[in-house]
Amino acid sequence: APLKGGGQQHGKALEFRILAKQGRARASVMRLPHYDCRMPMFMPVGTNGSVKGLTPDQLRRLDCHLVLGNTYHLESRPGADVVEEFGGLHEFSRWDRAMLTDSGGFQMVSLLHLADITEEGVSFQNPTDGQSMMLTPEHSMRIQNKLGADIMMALDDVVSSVNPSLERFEEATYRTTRWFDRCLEAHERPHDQNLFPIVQGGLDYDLRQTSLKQLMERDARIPGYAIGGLAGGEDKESFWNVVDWCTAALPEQKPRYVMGIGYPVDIVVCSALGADMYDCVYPTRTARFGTALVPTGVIRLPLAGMEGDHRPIDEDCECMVCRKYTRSQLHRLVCKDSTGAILVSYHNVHYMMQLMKGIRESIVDQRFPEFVRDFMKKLYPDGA
Ligand code: PRF
Ligand code: ZN
Repeated sequence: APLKGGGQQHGKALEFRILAKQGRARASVMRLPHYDCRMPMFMPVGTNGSVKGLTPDQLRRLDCHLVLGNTYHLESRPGADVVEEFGGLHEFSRWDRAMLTDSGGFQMVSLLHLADITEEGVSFQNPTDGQSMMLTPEHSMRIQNKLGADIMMALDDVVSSVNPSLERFEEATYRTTRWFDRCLEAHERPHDQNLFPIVQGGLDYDLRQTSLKQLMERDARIPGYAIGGLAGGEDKESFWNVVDWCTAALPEQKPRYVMGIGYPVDIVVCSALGADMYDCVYPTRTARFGTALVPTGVIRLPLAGMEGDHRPIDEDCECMVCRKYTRSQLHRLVCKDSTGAILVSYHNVHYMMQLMKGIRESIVDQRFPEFVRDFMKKLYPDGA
């Protein structure tokens, strides 16, 4: 049976409303065709359309508003045509709240390390199955229009090599704008799908300003902006600087998405700098290795010391896992049974969603600085 929601009931594919501000931090609502997302928001990654280890029903109970999928993976298997036959990505994955798809190029370049980039697009041959794919801006849009997510990302030129030159960053910055123009031209569903461009420019101030200026010249056709090229192992200082430059320049009345960010401390800092959306595999991937997120940092459940520990992961956590399981039981499950991965994923997503709720509510109540102070004090009790 078709899921409720979908399509064009709001007339406009995105409405953004700021509910409260404190300093540069904002609490807001982003109305998308499938869901009203409250922000700042963390978006769990469901590479193939579903989040590993969690059912859509569990994600709803965890108060997740939006799940992220990947164009490259979905096109490789089962293919956008198959997803379209199901009625789109929402029907295919049985998730009726909001979805966002990344454009695919980043996954080919940064995760698979075997991509070839030209002005035409990004091409890639998968070494395990020999399948090759050429993603041009037009092709990425054709796939993403078939998938039908609420938000689609423009194809960007992601710089991958270990020691790239400023010239390479420069080329990638200008090319990302040219590719965005091609995405805009190819986009066939502006009435019910939003296309976000991605600010690039490496860690260089002038290049970031160039990217921001070029993209913002197209602001009338842009429902929201992403900040890319981060979370690639740069030092924290550079990372904060880039987010700071970008959020300072971007229009106040549009959502801002920092791509690939998932460490709780980074999310708190970026939210203080005025960012609204984040995604990362970290909370769910680390869960599958038995690492649980807690206010003091992480707990490694596979460690031998957990065997006789009869406390929950976090005494203050109200999630189903912390109410029902001890660390000792979880230690056994993460070592011997896939149930462990599921349970820790559940706790970690719960942790992220509660963190985001805490950020939002403290901004609304005008006590965000106190929230940040408490958060940092728990994480770094010695004031490091
Ligand atoms: N571009 C795209 N997806 C991304 C990133 C990016 O720069 C990042 C950050 N490196 C994560 N995901 N398209
Ligand atoms: Zn818990």
